[in-house]
Amino acid sequence: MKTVALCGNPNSGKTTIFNALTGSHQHVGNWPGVTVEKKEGKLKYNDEEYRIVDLPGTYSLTANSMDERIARDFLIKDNPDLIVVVVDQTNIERNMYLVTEIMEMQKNTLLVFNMSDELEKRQIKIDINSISKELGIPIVKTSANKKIGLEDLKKQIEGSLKSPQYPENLNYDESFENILSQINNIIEQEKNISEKSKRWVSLKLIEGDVEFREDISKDNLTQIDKLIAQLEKQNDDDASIIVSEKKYDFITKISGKYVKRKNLVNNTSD
Ligand code: BGO
Repeated sequence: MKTVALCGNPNSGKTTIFNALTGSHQHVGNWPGVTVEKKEGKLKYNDEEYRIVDLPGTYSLTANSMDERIARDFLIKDNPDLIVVVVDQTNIERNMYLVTEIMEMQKNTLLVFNMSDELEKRQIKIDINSISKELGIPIVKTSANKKIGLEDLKKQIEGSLKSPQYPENLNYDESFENILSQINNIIEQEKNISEKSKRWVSLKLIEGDVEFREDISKDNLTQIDKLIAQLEKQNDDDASIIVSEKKYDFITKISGKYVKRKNLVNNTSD
């Protein structure tokens, strides 16, 4: 049975969507070795059944918190057939950080832009089609608590499982991409790291993530650390801050082009 992982920030509406997809076909257990609740269910659609795994709500995918570690381990090691990321559109910039983290994994991904009903009240306009084109992945619009858009979501889950949609790479500036590709080339020699996750692991190493360091040979680590030091020198900043700033630059670019807030429009025309 194909597996779909459901991710999203806390309060994005993930539980509402999980319940709508799985109905009464769900069970609750624990993630292995920890007392964090694990919810799984089955989506039955067009005579097919799909396993839906609800991952803990997270803002990011660092190894610093238990919830984030559970979510990233599942995405990297269990390699679900599809990742569905729920986005609260009223907080789109904050929610997009997790999206950038998941895009970097280069896996079959689908976005759910939830809380559509709140947009009109708050006078926010979002050009979903253009965002979808720019990110290279489908986006389904929902108001989950009002059960709007859920049929479209089920249909798109079926479609994305049949024809996987992989996100575009986030293109950073040339000097950053240069160091990233050199680290990537070193990681290419590492057998313990799965092929598709290599760019993501390279980024995590730049961010100072210790979890993958033990999978990498000592000589390669020395070379990687030299490249990270070079990056920090070039930018005169800590590498983890450089990476998050690059991601926020990307988000600001997307939101500047495709998210319009009425009060901001008024302010600028004053
Ligand atoms: C309460 N639109 C709106 N307006 N609200 C939504 C939508 C949507 O599309 N989708 C979900 N919600 P979770 P996580 C609540 O519980 O699924 C609401 O953390 C309340 N509760 O109903 O739990 C949803 O799993 C009392 O709201 O999110 C829920 O991601 C008053 O968003 C909240 C008002 O959804 C979080 C709301 C006692």
